[in-house]
Amino acid sequence: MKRKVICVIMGGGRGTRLYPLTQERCKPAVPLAGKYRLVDIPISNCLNSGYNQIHILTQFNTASLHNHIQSSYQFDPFGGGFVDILSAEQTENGENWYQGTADAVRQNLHHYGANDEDLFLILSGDQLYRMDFRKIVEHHLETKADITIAAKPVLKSEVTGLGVMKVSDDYTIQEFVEKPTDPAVIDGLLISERLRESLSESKGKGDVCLASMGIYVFSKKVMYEALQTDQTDFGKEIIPSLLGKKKLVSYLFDGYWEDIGTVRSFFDANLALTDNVPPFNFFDPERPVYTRARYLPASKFNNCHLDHVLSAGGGLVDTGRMRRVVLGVRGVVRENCDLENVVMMGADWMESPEEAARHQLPLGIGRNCRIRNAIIDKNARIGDNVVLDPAGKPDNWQEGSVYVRDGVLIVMKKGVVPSGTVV
Ligand code: ADQ
Ligand code: ADP
Repeated sequence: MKRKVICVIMGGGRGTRLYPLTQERCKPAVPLAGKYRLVDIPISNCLNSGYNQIHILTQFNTASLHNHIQSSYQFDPFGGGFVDILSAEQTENGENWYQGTADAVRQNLHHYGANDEDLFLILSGDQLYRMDFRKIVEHHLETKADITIAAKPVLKSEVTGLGVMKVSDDYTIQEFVEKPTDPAVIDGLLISERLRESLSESKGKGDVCLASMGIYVFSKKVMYEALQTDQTDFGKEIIPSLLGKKKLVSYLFDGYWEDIGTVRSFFDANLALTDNVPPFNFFDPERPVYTRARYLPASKFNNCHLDHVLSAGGGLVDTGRMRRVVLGVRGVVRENCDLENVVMMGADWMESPEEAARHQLPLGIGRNCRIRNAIIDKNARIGDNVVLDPAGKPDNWQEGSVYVRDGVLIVMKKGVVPSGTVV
């Protein structure tokens, strides 16, 4: 029997943990690694797994997400593929804002066209990982599970903010606790010695738990049944409430997987890509990460000292020094700047001198600037002799277009930082 796998990407709630990167756009549209968007990761994983029916659930629709999806994901008419954006909408039956992950799926049930034998693959939109989803789907079918949850072995000290499950030796889920904080509860969820022996990577390490990656396979009937309740969240409500009633199975994943839903984790994951051997490989020829194909000139660097720099196309840098920098599309850095640990998202267009003259400052970074530990969002205009460094600033500190969060300084999208600013 041919089963359809309906992929649903949870595009984000209010996006507060990534604010101010989500001030003007929804989370899936946040730029990643110089030339991609967050949503390219789960979409590419789906496409590389052979699944091409993809729905993105997002709280609000933005021009940048639409532009991106429309210009990046076009399918031949015979393959039946699509990437659909389903934003919270006013309907006769509901409020217009998704109340949680399960509620978001529920409010769109009429869009999926699911048959009884179909499967739902529920994915998070803010994670960096590469997974062949065919394997978790096969596991789901082989074990005759109702729900399969992707599980990552993590040290007991790393479970903060994650759902944790206790499994039997055949990986059937016996207990599930969403974001446990009580050390006694966490101790009760440690995996057995026998399972630990079978995990090559965590052998010899400390106490290990199995964390939920927020990636679920649901059989269609079970999904519809679960959504007939008034529960709004998978991790907090639906999964724990189905324990003992349905067959819940874990699927072990031991590769690189990073939640990038906070400013700090997003910043660290971007900068980690400048490492000699990054934990996530964008260079995998077998399983590429797809994004919009742009017609950009090669980046140009004049007399620069570059140390671990990632450059997307269309960049222009004049006589400077850069250490651990992600230079996004059309990123312009003028003479004699010194950048260290900087994620610069670049610009949406290349500005002509005439256009630049109409603005207070041109797009990009001006002369003689010194910038540390910062994210420079798209289309920012930074003047000359600017010093930006988050050191010593409290969380949520803001002055004009400059914001500090999780120890990272952010120049907001379209932000203007006047010449001579010292932060
Ligand atoms: P969290 O990530 O904290 O934990 P949640 O806030 O429900 O859970 O987000 C899951 C995904 O859904 C994220 O991509 C988020 O952006 C998105 N999302 C949240 N609310 C949404 C809404 N109203 N509409 C659309 N999308 C929404 C979950 C699980 C844990 C697990 C971690 C792994 O609950 O058990 O350990 O993921 O990261
Ligand atoms: P990319 O995927 O290359 O980052 P986007 O489609 O997200 O590009 O962004 C391009 C956006 O920039 C479009 O919405 C376009 O209207 C806008 N844009 C292009 N040129 C200009 C300009 N000169 N001034 C303001 N906005 C512009």
